[in-house]
Amino acid sequence: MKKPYFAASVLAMSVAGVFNVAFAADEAALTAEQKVTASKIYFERCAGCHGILRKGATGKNLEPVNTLKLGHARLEKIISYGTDGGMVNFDDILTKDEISLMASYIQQTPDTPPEWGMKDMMNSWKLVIKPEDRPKKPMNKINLKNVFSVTLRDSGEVALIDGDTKQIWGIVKTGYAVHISRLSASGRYVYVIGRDGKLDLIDLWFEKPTVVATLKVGIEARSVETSKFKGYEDKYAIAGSYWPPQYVITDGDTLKPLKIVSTRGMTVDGEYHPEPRVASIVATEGKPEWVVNIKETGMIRLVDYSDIKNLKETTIESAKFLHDGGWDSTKRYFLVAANASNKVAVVDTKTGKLAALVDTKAKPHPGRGANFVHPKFGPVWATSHLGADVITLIGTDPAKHPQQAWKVVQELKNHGSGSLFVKTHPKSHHLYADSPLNPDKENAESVTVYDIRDLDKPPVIINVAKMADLPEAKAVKRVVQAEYNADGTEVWYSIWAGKTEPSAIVVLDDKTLKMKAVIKDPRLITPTGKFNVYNTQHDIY
Ligand code: DHE
Repeated sequence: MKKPYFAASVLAMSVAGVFNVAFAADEAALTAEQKVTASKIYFERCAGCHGILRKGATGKNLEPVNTLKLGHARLEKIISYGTDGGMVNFDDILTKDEISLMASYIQQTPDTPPEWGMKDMMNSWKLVIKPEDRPKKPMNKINLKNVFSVTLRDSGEVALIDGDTKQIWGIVKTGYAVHISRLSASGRYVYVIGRDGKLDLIDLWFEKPTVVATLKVGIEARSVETSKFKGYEDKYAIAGSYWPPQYVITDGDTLKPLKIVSTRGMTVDGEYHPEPRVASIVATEGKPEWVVNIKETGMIRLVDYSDIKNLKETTIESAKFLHDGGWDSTKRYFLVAANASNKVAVVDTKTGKLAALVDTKAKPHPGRGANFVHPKFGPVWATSHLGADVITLIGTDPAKHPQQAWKVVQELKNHGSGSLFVKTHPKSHHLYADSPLNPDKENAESVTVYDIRDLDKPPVIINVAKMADLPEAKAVKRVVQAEYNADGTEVWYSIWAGKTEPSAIVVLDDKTLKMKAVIKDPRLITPTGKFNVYNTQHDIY
């Protein structure tokens, strides 16, 4: 498995079907068959960064107006060997013929996939077990708070792992290249979204984790969240799509689609964008509201779900290329990376306004970020970076530390760039940072751990992949995404190895930083994100 970050979705449905458009006669340089192959490769490898319509986001704009200027030979070179600007090399993934095909394909006008409206959603919706036929109380002895929903990326599954015994409790088939899991307010239901837009609702109250409903929310998707405000617990879910650019609100316990809202519109620069994809979504605790971050337009929508027939949205202008983010420790402010703009946007959910736009080093990528009290600067939120070897600390306490609020108060040195996730826990004095996309093997396999009580102390760098003691293999054993157990004493890291190679999860003792357990199982294929039920339910990070 290579270039994981850039490998976008393979559609569960046939790509030929999705791109079922008549090819214009003046674009007949490729045969229909070649075009179908190229569309599929584009969707799998390129769309995540460049967009379906190739308008560009994390990656460059690839419309003919630009690609024709570069020409076939130059495009082949870029696809083969990558660029300093962050484009990775594909010479070890695609054949020479495929590279040449892609160079031709991106010089042609992009195909527009079909829309996905209410009729399509209703046809895809399966209520496997009705709410009234589900258990009235948990039918298992598992400590559900400490279950981890683990993404098994390349097998299109999640593993539900019992955090107490470290045993796999169940494996559930989900959508393609499944992306994230989120919890219902009650902690009973896990919502899992696949890159192919398949949303699965898993009920943890059965003897084994059981899918009780599924819905295809779009053709490509990345995010899902639930209603968490008092009185709305487990009532609604919301899923954001990359294509079509829209979000859907569904019933929380059946996934029946209720309302679809398009995110097409003007960017913060006042230009129309046809593909503003839905990035992160979070539920506000103090209001019946979701914070929905629209990538290409840079608009943050606060969606009031108290009356979805008469839906109220507040649109906040921030910066383009919104991606991932998390709450500050008070859960009043939401901090979201506008990654290709090198900024973090801060939303004040109490006033419904932008609190700040903070300039940072290249491509901040926080996951949900990490909150702790800095010994000098008070409460801070941390993010690592894809494009820089630093951890940025931003002050988050305008009331008691106004000098530091929404300013970069410190940059800690990470062991490398290519970082995706930072993590800490309210009970811990450690801050963890990975760098799975670093080109250096040693860096990609290691994490940096800071002592947040004394940030002048040199951090500890741990090669977590070595601890797993896996057999030598071709693919780098990328160490990715820390997640704490429910009581905040253990840190779990995934070893993201090749699809056909053994992977593992390493459990560290948070106090001693020593290995506590290694979870190995042939069913653990390419584990990446891990979502502890309690921590995800309560947004603890
Ligand atoms: Fe993610 C979160 C999009 C590639 C693992 N990822 C997110 C979110 C978005 C996103 C919008 C925020 C969701 C939310 O909070 O509601 N991710 C994308 C992409 O567009 C991208 C760059 C390219 C693609 O083609 O998909 C991409 N992501 C990856 C990976 O390759 C990762 C590392 C491995 C994998 O399993 O696919 C990956 N993304 C994750 C994880 C989270 C995530 C683990 C959730 C972090 C958390 O702690 O909540």
